[in-house]
Amino acid sequence: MKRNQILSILFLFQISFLFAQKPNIVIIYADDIGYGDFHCYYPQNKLQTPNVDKLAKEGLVFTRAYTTAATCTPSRYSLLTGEYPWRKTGIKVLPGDATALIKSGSPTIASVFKNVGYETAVIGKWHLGLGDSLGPDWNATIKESPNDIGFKYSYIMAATGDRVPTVYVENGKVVNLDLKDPIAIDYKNKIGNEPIGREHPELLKVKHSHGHDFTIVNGVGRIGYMSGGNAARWVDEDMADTFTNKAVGFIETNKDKPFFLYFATHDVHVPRVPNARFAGKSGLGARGDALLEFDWAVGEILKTLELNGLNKNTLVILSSDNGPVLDDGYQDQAVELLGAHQPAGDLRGGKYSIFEAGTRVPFIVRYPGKVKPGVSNALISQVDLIASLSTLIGQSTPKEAVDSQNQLNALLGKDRIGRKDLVINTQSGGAYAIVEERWKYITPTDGQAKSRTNVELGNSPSPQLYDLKADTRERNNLAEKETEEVKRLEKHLEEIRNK
Ligand code: NG6
Ligand code: CA
Repeated sequence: MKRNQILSILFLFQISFLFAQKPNIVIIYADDIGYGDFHCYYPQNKLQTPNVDKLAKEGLVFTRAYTTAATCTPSRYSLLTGEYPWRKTGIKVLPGDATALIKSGSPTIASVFKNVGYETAVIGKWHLGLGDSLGPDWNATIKESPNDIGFKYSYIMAATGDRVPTVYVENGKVVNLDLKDPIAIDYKNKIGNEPIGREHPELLKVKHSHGHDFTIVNGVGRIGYMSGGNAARWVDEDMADTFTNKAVGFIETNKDKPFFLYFATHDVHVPRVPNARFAGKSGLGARGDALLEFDWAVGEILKTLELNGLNKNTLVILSSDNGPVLDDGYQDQAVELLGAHQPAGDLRGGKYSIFEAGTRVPFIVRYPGKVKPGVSNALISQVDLIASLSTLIGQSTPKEAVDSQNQLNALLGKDRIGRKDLVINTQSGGAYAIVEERWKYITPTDGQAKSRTNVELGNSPSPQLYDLKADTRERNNLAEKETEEVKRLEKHLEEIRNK
């Protein structure tokens, strides 16, 4: 071949690479949805989740995917940064007025995409703090927001539905802010003169069972005091619609550009106040109704991708931030009407727990034509998403993402082994666990055995070792019998922690 011919072939390659469609990414991140909550994961449960099941049928269903923690903030921190949450101090469930955990300019999964020209967005629950060292100023443009760490567009709630301020924040500004009615927030001292749940339970449409007895907004007692911002306050019943519409709008607007969407639903976190279309429909109380609402939201996203011809070029990942809980502070009949539904499937524990149900979550990957539908038992952690997705788009992983492993082949179903091990940690009692394909070792702690939410936390003053292959339910502690394994895992966990 002549030199000219070679050069023109090389040129063609370059051109086709330039014009090759970059894949879109949609991460649907549920709140407090358990390993067994979806029909596709635990068909013994009667509740139908047809949209999630459709995604599962067309995608790869992971049985061994983990969050890094059993609560929201630390799990989300890992997903976005690629770092285990316990490497830094202060990464725990945050109040609504917390300052930004991830500082301006820090690399995140979103900034990786933004840097190569993607449209990037977070829509839904944030819970990673806002504002500089002085905290967020709700009555001005908030200084540190998702827009400073890679999200070109953000439409979020600051923390959780049960924490003030009960307002949406779009690109750092409170939506419908009225400066004549400024917003003030206090987590310690009462402000304003609105009724609080502790003193006026007769005004509540959902009664609290523990906590959640401060300012009443929309008939629901919250954590924290709030005054002002009346025009900006959300209506819980419309929250899923609001977030879903924003997500659908973002996809439609950017259908001709590569995009990365982190869609973090509020469902099924408390307070569970689903829209009238779902209220009372599951027969399982508000938690089941919120599951139906979540499934509906998934359906809207899938429909939008399909209608815009984006199915084939979009990698969809669906997962949850931690395991399930029934009564998480409100009397919403999640316990009374549960019936035979098992939110964690066959796993032990739940939200807050070091047992499997705390961190082993549903995890589905759909990428038509690229990922063969089926089931994968590969061991993966959500902390791996930043390295794996960076690799997918030919980018290097940010060096700060120290715990993120490139598990792209596992995500795509080409590797059925995944990680050798992963670490999980809970705030409740501070236990750590190291998980391998077969073994799970849990460090001894003096934390409580049960949470006030009635979840077995897995804390014990003695070391615990479970054979997850033979004993998925973690019933048989082998620590005294398998002393060599305990020693090996203890040492290895120590090495990872000191890395
Ligand atoms: C707890 C809340 C609980 C929930 C949780 C955070 C009380 C009594 N309990 O402190 O309701 O908000 O924090 O959940 O206030 S998470 O999914 O965001 O981590
Ligand atoms: Ca959560």
